[in-house]
Amino acid sequence: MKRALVSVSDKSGLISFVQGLVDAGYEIISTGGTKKALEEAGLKPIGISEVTGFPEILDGRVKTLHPKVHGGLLSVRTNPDHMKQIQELGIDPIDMVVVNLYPFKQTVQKPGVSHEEIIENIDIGGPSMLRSASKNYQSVTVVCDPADYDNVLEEIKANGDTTPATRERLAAKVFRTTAQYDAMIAEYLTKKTGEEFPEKLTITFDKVQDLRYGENPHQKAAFYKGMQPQYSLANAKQLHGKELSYNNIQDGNAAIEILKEFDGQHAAVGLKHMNPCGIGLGNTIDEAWDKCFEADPVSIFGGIVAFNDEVNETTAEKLSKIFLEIIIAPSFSQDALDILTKKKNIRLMTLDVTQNVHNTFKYTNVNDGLLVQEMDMKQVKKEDLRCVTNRKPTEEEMDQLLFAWKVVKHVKSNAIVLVKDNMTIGVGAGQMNRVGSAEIAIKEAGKKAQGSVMSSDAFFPFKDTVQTAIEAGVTAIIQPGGSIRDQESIDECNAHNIAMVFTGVRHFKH
Ligand code: 93A
Repeated sequence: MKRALVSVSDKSGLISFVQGLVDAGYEIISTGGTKKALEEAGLKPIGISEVTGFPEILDGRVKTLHPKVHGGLLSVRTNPDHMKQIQELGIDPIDMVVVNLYPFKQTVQKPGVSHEEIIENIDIGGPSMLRSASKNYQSVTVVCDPADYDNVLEEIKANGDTTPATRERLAAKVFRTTAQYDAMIAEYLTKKTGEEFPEKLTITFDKVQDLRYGENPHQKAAFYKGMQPQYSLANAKQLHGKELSYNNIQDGNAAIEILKEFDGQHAAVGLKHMNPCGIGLGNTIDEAWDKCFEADPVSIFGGIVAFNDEVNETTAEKLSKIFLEIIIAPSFSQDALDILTKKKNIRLMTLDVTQNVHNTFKYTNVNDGLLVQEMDMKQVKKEDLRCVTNRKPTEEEMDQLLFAWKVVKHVKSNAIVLVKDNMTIGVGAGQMNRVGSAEIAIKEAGKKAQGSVMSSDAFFPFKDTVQTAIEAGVTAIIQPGGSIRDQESIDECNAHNIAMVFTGVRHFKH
């Protein structure tokens, strides 16, 4: 008679699966809670203590950690010596293990949970059985995921046993599962110790979805989320439109990161290819959107828009007139939804960005490697600025400089941003020289450049950028400072009565 050991925390699908095994002639062994659940459904499993001849001890910490279990799982059926040994010791082979683990992740994520409760949810016996069974997958079927119950039963009904290919696939799944389980424990404990960059990095991600393709149609791709997806796009609710693409997810994420700078203000962010094309601040969300759009009515075509307040009818009406990939907002009014859902392809997502905190780390890949750094969370306040010119910025200029500084942090280097009236009017991104980025920003601003302020993500190596900006009508500049030729830029400003402040902080974004 075949024997299956069943010990599960997640009891979904359990009864019908075990009933199927019983119908196929299996004898069922199970642990405390699982046994109780099976008995309540009228099944008659054998208790684990009957098999081990030992009680479950230490509040269940030791239930299945016993040679009668692991000998039954690990003995190689084709090895006569193994079979002789287990027979002499009164160990019977176990043909199937059905185990899913203590809910460690769910416990960590429980609000107000204690460290003791988290530790108690580190499963030891479960992974041990899964690993033993998987090592011996030639002969043992190992089921760690209720999603596999149906398939396993079907094979048993059809062939009397699972196929070798299925057993191999299930064993591989076990090692992924236990590896991820251990990684979560490692991540939790490592964070607790405060050790930031350990020798070996263990981080764990769950698949959110397969993607149709990656950056381009010939690249396969999938989306994974980390341990705190409540703070990311993975937690956004999609109300309407096609599935998100790889590029959508990157761009949506970039837009959300920008919004986080403007907590407490009404803000609208328009974004294309990871760079903001327009950002507007306003007394209302409508005003913020008008400025965001006016900032660059050309580039917004096919872009992503993110808001930090509800999208209403007025703004929805305007949004519906342009082709957009995604709109992200904490909520949409019913009228707004009625208008926007008429457009088949637009993706509408809700995410409460005001609740967002920055994740601690940013991961970037290099070929077969990973770069890890803290997120750039540096914020600069008025008091941190040092005015280096004869003229100080006016209050209005100061406001706009601080706005421009928040934006430039999110623009790919070399980054230059021109701002006026709470609106970005020119964004120069990703050029290999700074003056090139300034020229792009100025060209885009056109006549609006007159009376605007400028931010630069890093210092000016030469005075050329400052000269170009002043010629275009920029009246105040914010930049980190620190170049050996700073004085040349300062002299240029003083000669034209321009105000310039140093932040002492730079915001490269590669
Ligand atoms: O506490 S344990 O680490 N020690 C064990 O010996 C053991 N055996 C099974 N955890 C153990 N399990 C786990 O208990 C299983 O992985 C499963 O998640 C859970 C099922 O317990 P019950 O049947 O009492 O609900």
